[in-house]
Amino acid sequence: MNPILSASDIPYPATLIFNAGVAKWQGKYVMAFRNDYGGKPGSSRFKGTNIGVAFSDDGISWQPQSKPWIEWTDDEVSRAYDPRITIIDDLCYLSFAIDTLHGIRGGIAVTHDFDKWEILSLSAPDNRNMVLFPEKLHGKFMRFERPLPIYGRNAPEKFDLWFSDSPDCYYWGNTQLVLASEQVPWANAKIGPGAPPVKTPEGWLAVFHAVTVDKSKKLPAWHPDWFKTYTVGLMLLDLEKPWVVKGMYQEPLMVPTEKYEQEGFRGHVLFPGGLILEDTGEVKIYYGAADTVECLATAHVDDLIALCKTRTGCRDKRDSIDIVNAAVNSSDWM
Ligand code: BMA
Repeated sequence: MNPILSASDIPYPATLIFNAGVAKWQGKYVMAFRNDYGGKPGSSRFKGTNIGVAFSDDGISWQPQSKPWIEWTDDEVSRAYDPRITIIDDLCYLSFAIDTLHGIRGGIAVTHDFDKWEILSLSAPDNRNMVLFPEKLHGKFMRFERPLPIYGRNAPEKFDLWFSDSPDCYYWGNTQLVLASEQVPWANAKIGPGAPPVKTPEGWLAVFHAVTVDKSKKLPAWHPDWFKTYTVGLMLLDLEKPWVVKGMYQEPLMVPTEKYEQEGFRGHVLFPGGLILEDTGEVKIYYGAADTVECLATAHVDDLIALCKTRTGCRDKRDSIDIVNAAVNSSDWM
């Protein structure tokens, strides 16, 4: 089955098709994907990046539109990329990153037709991996975000996963640390939000990416010196306080094992951007593989929730598990 979308499926210039957002909308599945184009396979230079759209009846076979949707370049912005899609009250929201002359910004936009789009907010730099929750809580939009604090964390890439909320999608506040990178036992560098989380009776089920750097092991890539492995982590968040982690699977849920995950522009990279809970209990996990193709994995929601109940080895943000547990009921678990 995998990859489910790659450059050869696209009817316009495309080299790398990856890091897509996926949602169910108006009886179909819709995907917004990143396309780095204008480079030959094997080269590490590209002419540009755009965001394309594809539709599907089953979430597996995809029909891309005849031309790309968004390509943002101007005096300030060099590209928009890594889109996620969230449906809230039947409206389609797109979150994305932009590279600008003055840093990386996270954006949120709304669209009615995957043609016109209206930008609602752009963060201050450096921030990216904005991901909207599919519901409001007490009238407020909720999002994950991932600032990039180079100076403040005293390390090159110790970036963490944050939450904030907003009454209108323009003004964001109530900023809370959700998961610190040092809480992820198998990773030694940055983490970041993956897909819009799905609601279950036990909590918000969410995937995230987690990075391990091993400078002694060069990984396959189209450019020299690639040492980072991106794996997929899994956690469950409190329904009323979605910045509180109730449980986290202590091992990576997904690691790069297949050829299309280990080899490409940047090998050993899994980057989840779409999570869909079907009525059958099946969860579809969409992820970019090796920064080159888009793939799909599936699991049962009950199994994923059970994995999050693993208690052993969990580290608190401040090295004491009691602090986080104090924020949730004693019947909850971390
Ligand atoms: C991140 C982003 C993603 C990319 C990943 C792995 O920092 O740039 O778009 O998939 O690196 O290269």
